Amino acid sequence: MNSSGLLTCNGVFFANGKQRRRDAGWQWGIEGEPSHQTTPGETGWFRGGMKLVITRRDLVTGFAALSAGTLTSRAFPMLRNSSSNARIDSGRPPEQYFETWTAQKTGITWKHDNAISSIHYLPESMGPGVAIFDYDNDGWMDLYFVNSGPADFFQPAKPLRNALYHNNRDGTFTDVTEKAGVAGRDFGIGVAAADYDGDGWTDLLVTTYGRLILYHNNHDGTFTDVTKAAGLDEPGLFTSAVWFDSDNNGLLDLFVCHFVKYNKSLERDCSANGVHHYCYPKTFEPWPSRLYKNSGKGTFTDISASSGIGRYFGKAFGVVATDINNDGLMDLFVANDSVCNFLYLNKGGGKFEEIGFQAGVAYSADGAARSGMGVDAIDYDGDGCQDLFVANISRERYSLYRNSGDNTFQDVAGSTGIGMATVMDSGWGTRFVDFDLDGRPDLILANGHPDDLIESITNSLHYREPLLLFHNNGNGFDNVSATGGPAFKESYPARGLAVGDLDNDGRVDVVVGISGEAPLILHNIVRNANHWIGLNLVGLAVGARITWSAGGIERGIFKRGGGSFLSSCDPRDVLGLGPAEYADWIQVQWPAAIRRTDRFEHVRADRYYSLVPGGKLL
Ligand SMILES: [Ca+2]
Ligand SMILES: [Ca+2]
Ligand SMILES: [Ca+2]
Ligand SMILES: [Ca+2]
Repeated sequence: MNSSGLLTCNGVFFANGKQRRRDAGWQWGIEGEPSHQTTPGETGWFRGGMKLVITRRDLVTGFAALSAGTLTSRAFPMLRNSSSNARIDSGRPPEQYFETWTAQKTGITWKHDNAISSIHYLPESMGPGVAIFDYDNDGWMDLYFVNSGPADFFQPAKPLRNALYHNNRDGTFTDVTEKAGVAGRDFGIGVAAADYDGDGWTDLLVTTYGRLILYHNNHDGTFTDVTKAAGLDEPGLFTSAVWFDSDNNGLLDLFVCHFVKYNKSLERDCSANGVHHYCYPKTFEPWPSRLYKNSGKGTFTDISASSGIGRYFGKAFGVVATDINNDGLMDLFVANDSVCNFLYLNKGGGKFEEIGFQAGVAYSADGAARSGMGVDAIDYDGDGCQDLFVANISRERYSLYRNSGDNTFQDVAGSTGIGMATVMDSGWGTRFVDFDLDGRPDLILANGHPDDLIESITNSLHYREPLLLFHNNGNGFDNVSATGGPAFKESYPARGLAVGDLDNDGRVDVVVGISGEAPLILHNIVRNANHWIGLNLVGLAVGARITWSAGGIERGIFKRGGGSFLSSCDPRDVLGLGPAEYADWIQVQWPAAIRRTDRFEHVRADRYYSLVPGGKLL
């Protein structure tokens, strides 16, 4: 591997901040070395082409595994950097991943109220979302929880509110909601945190049944509701949202998922034996989601129509912004419930083309629309192409869509073991993150059936479901839920999920929103010999590509926007180094609008660094 750049699976070479597309796609090899042509559609280990060096040992190991019928060969067909994944592993999966931080320990007394009624109005079953973000710029991640509230179908007996908790740096948190002015008091559902106006302070977008709320951060521990002035005062049933730069002008635009057309009068009667259940969303009309363009002056313009996004009527629950074809433009993947998923390919100039069907991510393999809820995007197999994930409802299996490098995807959930493990579950919050710092992204899932009465009509499904944890071993995913910790032995009506490092020890922790209950805080207690580097990219970071080498092994993270369900994650990245005590080098290719790549040699491990474009690691 040439250390000055990466050749990705669809033939884009990243080097020194420049991006060049190869004349012929489907090549593997590196600059200055003979390259080897493969053909689109070729099966086996080389399907999709590949970056980097493939050694004789790789070939022997690979074909041996294939001939032995290793189930994971479809999911991980790419042989990677100098076979180092197979040769150097940083040990067995941890004995325990997480301990539970109880409310007694954290001081987090806030609980979600799901407004559950005998009628079973649709929005009751959705929330809550959670956010992990640093509102006061002290370098410690604070927490935000979204609550339900008054609506046309619900008048709470006592006032309900969202909650902002300040991180006291010792595992305890202080409720600062009232001072901060972010109580909400609407029928809140989700949250997306980002510094939309680039003043260095993170702002909050809250989605509700009713409206959007944009809280601008005033830099002094308080926020101002600027929704109306910003031009975001629109009615709807909003779920997840994502901040990303849709047109590479350096400003964060906003995509908001809209679920079905809904108000109390549109609620259906979905009774069984005279008892009201939550209706399957098929019984409601679809509705378009919204895209708002940031003017840079604190206001937004609704470009749903001109972008093409408003043409598509869906039932949007989850969204992630990523770059599926490595062209430097951020694409959007939207999980829809009971109708096909949407993949919006960014054509530049504020235009999107919906290619979900052609790309193979709209339906299941046998052509059925599934109930997509949570989503994520990551290059789980390290071939340079961003893969997609959807958590679906029970009896559908979740989807792991491996990117073939030509704007098409293959659902490989079955061959990874994720399909079998999720067949009876209903999934919401989901995130790929490297929990054990071996350099490969693992996967956590928050589950729970939407219908609290499901057990009265079937013996095989449950309202409360366990969390799931998968360890990425470089050749497949191992279900390591049994060693996840005490919380993995319980069951929850879990919904939103965010990951973040709450105690700045480099081990990424998890916060789960539980319907009608207190949130679940999972503290990562993985103890192994692996090292890490935390990276806080300051300013416009969504769309950045971070690559690094440790112990001669190259890894990469593409900074996606959004993902999971109704929730917002710690914006920092933790680079897992495995047993290496320093990074040989780290390279940050900033988003296209910044046109810059920064590179650092021999970076000391086990601490966080901040980086501005063109700056030093501080
Ligand atoms: Ca803080
Ligand atoms: Ca701001
Ligand atoms: Ca990939
Ligand atoms: Ca931690």
